[in-house]
Amino acid sequence: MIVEVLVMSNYYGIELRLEYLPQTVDWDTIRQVGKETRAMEPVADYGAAKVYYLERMGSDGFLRRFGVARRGKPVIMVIGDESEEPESVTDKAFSVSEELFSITDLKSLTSLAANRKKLLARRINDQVIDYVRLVMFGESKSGKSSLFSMLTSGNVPVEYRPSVRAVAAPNAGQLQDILEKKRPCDEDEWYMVANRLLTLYDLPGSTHYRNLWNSYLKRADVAILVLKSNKTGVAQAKRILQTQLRYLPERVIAIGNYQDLEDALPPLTIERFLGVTTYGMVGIDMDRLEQLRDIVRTVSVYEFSGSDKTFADY
Ligand SMILES: Nc1nc2c(ncn2[C@@H]2O[C@H](COP(=O)(O)OP(=O)(O)OP(=O)(O)O)[C@@H](O)[C@H]2O)c(=O)[nH]1
Ligand SMILES: [Mg+2]
Repeated sequence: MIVEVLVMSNYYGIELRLEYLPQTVDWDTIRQVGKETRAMEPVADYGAAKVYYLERMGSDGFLRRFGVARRGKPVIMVIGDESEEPESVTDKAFSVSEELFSITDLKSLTSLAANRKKLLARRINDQVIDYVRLVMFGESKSGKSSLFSMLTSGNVPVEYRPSVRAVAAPNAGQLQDILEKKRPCDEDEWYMVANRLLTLYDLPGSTHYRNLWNSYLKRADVAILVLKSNKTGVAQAKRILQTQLRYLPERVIAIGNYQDLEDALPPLTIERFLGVTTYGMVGIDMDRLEQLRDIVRTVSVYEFSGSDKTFADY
């Protein structure tokens, strides 16, 4: 994952800093890395821009990978952790330098108008942020919209309204706001995990709209099958899995919802029957919100190695 992105002046003064995780590399090390690149061979030479790669230990005892791009005076640094491939930090450093060039023409950022600064942050964030697309599908009334609402707005709807279209969160407007932030990953923003942005889709379960499913499932990074945790629900879920099999991504999980039912089957029993990792949930119980967020964040980060989607694909 990417930890932070820095745009520095020729003298290593910070001109712009985008932070995805709390800082774990001190400023001396950052300046040292910048200086060392002067005497190094670039790993990639694009003519005007040259890209370098270095590694250092972070204060947390884990390796940090530095992709450094030099184009004219500014020094661009993309810092990743061990899970980020060296090519990824260097590629991203180059992309950031391209954005910087297209917006500032390599002039100092201090003279840049506020709206241009926002545009720059958005364009850089869009290069650095990886989107993880999570798609919820399953029988109608299994609780997809309840879970969606719990996750995205922190409350549950009082009455059942069958979904009639696919709904995404964050929506395009919210996404623009996120991309303009210098710290996209503030603590309260559950959908950001370092530079990963979780986008969630709630599909309608009614058979009238199931022809919608395959186009969303095909583009999903993680498919989340939501089901009622009773015998009927589990049997229906199995059939759904079978019929959607060819559209499903590699990563599929199930949420055994309605764990509050008296005859609810435990998640492990459902898991054995369906053959996919299953988590128990109650889609109307707000006390389970943190648990639900943990599930979604865990499957998005620890079992998923990232994708190259950008805002244009969103
Ligand atoms: N008892 C109980 N009720 C739930 C649970 N989850 C959701 N519900 C209720 O079940 C009903 C249907 O929930 P929705 O979330 O709208 O179901 P859905 O899967 O989106 O349905 P479609 O949009 O038709 O596909 C609502 O009345 C919810 O309040 C649960 O875990 N336990
Ligand atoms: Mg719904």
